[in-house]
Amino acid sequence: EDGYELWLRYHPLTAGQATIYRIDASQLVMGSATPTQRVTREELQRGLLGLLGQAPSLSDTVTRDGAIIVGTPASSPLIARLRLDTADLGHEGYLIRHVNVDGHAATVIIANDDIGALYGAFHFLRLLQTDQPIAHLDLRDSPRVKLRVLDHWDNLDGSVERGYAGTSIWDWFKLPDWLAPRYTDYARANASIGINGVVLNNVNATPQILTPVYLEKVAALANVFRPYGIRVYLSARFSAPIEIGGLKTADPLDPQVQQWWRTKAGEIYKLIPDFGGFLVKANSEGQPGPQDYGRTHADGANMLADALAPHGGVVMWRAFVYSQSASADRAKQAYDEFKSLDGHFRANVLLQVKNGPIDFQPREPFNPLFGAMPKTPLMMEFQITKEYLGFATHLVYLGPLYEEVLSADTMTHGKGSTVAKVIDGTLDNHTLSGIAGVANIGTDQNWSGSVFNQANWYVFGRLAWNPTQSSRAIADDWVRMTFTNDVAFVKPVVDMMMGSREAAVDYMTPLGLHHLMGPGHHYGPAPWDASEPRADWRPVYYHRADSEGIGFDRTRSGSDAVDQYEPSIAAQFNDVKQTPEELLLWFHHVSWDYRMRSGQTLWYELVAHYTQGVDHVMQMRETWSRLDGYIDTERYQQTATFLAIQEREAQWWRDACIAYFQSISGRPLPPGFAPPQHSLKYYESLSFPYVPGH
Ligand code: BDP
Repeated sequence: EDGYELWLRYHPLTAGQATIYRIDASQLVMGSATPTQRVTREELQRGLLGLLGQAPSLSDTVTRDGAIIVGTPASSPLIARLRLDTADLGHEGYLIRHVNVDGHAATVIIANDDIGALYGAFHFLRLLQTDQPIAHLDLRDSPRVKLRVLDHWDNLDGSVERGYAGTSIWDWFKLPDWLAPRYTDYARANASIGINGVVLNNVNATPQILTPVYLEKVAALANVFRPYGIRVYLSARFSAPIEIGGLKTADPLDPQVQQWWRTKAGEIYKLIPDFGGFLVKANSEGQPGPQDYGRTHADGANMLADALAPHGGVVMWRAFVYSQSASADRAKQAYDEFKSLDGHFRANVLLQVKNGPIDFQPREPFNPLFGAMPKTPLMMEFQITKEYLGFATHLVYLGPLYEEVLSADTMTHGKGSTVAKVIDGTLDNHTLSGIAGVANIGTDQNWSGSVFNQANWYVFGRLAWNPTQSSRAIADDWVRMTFTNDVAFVKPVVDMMMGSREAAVDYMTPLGLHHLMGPGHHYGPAPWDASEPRADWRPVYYHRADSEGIGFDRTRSGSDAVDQYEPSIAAQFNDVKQTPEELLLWFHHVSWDYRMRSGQTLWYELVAHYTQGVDHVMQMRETWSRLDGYIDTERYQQTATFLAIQEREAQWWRDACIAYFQSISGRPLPPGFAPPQHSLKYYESLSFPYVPGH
């Protein structure tokens, strides 16, 4: 098995389980009038055939026990007759229920719209895939977040920024004529976890994507995705009116520029009537934007929003901005830039905010913008591709990272004002809400560079649907669907996944350290590095280690980033004693001899955490080595090999960081810890010409 089937791996269940399920899956009663109904029917047939060894017979009416009835009250008189309450299901929700129809036991999967029924069908299949009882179902579900989007950082030349899974799956050369089957499988996978939007191209956008020849290709993809409830969005380059429109300016207040975007929007919607809208990275890392013309981010976003509004599109405007100035604390800049713009955006603008204030680090505090802009729908941006978490080969399950951020309490309306409630719109009563994940998908046969990276795509989608779910429960589903229901396998693997993120934090950037990765490519450790042209791209800027101590002082006596949080949280982060130790060096510069809660010094704890991270990876390897035989050799072997790489690289991270920090701290290695395997000079001399770059 090569992993291509993802979690939609409908392999035969055990004979005993299949026999039980067949009783409740004997007949399929559903329409096929619309494309979505047809793909729903195909998925159920394919899934049930695979899992149970026999597809249910198709029928227009219920003629036997064990029928599955799927549809909407509008499309099926049979369903309408059942008069089940669908009022709270909205457009995408569904209910699955055991009922009696004309004297026969049946299961209904009902929604208000076709797409809800498709989501319900995937949920029903998941129950079988994960060994759940289906005889007396009574459940209803609907998404809490409206826009659940994958952001592809795919370039038109086929490369993928921060992609570690091959090249782009969009084959622009063969589009629009050739629609690779992979596009359909991609749409199935996304729909199965509730993803309903995809941004096809990199936020560092080229304007060509907006030219007619590309728009036709985009429209072809949109046609493939539409039955699966997925809308297409594009990253728009702010200066496109100059580059492909022949205008002299891209000033958002210039009437010609405004007209250009209105015309462009009209052209797009003619080809793609359900086009989602634009994602924009402006005035960030060299990208053009409204500030080039002395205008604000709101001016820029609103101009695009006005062009899209007549067609129902939205603008997802990114808050990932920071300027060149070395004196400023990069962590403060998004807030400083955007907070005062709250209330100035059009109704169809969402502000897309990265989970933390820097950049997708193994651990960051939540971004202080969450909770700080009550009048603006804030969209979460997570990274699924592991730019800072070991690329393709490290086994790092991101569920706990996402969960930690979503459950963080902003306190802005008192206790319980979680980031999840900011994102789903309930905290400040927004109807528009969204969450985005930077995709980890490429042309690799297994889609994501490793089998375990598929879990990060999966957990992103599930949490986007309902950000209050537990990442452990989702990991459990994923392991069962991807591998096996055998608990002797499921339990240790879920445990392994759940501990993997903390292990990565430990062997890379423990205790609140951040951005110690190699310059540019972000592969491996380089805490010594000061070679980048910008101060805020250099590891030394972030850890600030000197002979006295280590850490970035963001308290009131330092950069005062703490005061961007709600006062009670600010007070906590401002106080070294109250700051959670996992964020200590994010907010404080402390002495190497600072006493930690354990009674040990900071220096000791730093070395201990680095060591613990490596030990954890060794344990993961050990766990995996005992699981040979539970799954196919191909996926087993790949994971075993990748874990060996991870162990080697965790050791490298630990040793390089300890060697470097020891050279600064001048402290002896605490007793009981092994010294680094090589000298600091050795680690500094390494180079990686083969590493995927930007
Ligand atoms: C950083 C990446 C860079 C992206 C940028 C962004 O290093 O490649 O372009 O973020 O999100 O994480 O715009």
